[in-house]
Amino acid sequence: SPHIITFGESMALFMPEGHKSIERAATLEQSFGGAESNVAIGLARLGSSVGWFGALGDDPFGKLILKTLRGEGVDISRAKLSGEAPTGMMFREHVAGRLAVHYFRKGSAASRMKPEDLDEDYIRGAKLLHVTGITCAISEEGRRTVRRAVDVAKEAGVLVSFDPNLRLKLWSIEEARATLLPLAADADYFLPGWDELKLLYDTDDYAAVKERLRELKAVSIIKGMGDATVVLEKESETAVPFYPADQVVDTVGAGDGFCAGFLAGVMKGMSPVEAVRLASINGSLVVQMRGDWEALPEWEAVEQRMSAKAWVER
Ligand code: KDG
Repeated sequence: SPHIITFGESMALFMPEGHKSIERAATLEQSFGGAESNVAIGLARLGSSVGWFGALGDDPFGKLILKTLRGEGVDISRAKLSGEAPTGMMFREHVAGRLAVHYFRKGSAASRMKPEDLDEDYIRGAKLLHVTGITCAISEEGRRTVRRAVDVAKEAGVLVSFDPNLRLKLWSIEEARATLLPLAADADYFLPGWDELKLLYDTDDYAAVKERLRELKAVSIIKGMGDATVVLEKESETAVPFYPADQVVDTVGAGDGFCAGFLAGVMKGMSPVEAVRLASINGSLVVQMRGDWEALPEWEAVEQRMSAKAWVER
């Protein structure tokens, strides 16, 4: 098995050029997205050994996604094209300067993924399993599949990393809490944003959230605490400032790029704080181009910036 395994729903992605709304646009640009495949591409570009699986429709979108992932060096040996349901679709646009997302993913091939579809030995053979809350939000079966995958990993001593990726378009905060908080408790690395934590724990009080996080076994990596990421371990708390981006074009995918950088660092034996430095550089490069994963850097570009020590820890 690859060292890192992740799975979830990847979708065809369409968006107007520039910052137009769909109603004003004559043409839409085509790409694809999906939090977990974004992470997988990011890891592969950093030279990590990574596999992604999921169900896609046996249609041009599913084929495009698999071909691209294969070309990026992601192991897709366990991914499937299903003749029974289509690849999900997602549209993005800017309306009055604000990003809007429209999903067409109900009944998609990925939403029908079941625990029985998992190749458990593939997971057992990895060093780390990465899951996100999106797979739990798309269907009851998705939720059970994530649960089973995490149980398999835990039993086999495979590390688990978890990004809640809260999507309130897909489920309610109550449903999300009931599923995501137990998963956070099972994770070795928990990667929420501060905005997500406020919703998940229903409080703006950082001290109260911190207390809850310290009850978890996980190292918590809290993104977006002001302009820093906080690394919260049992005995320590370290704020790592964001790596500055020269220009911000499209922030979607920044969290996934960050996550890829973090996991690549962990696999290279870095401490969580060092891995967050790498993650922050990786995330800052993603936002400088349109699309979720197109601008993810290769290892050389990140390494140069790491050694430049251009920014200082607080
Ligand atoms: O993190 C970026 C993802 O949100 C995007 O690629 C699409 O997976 C996606 C989703 O469900 O929102």
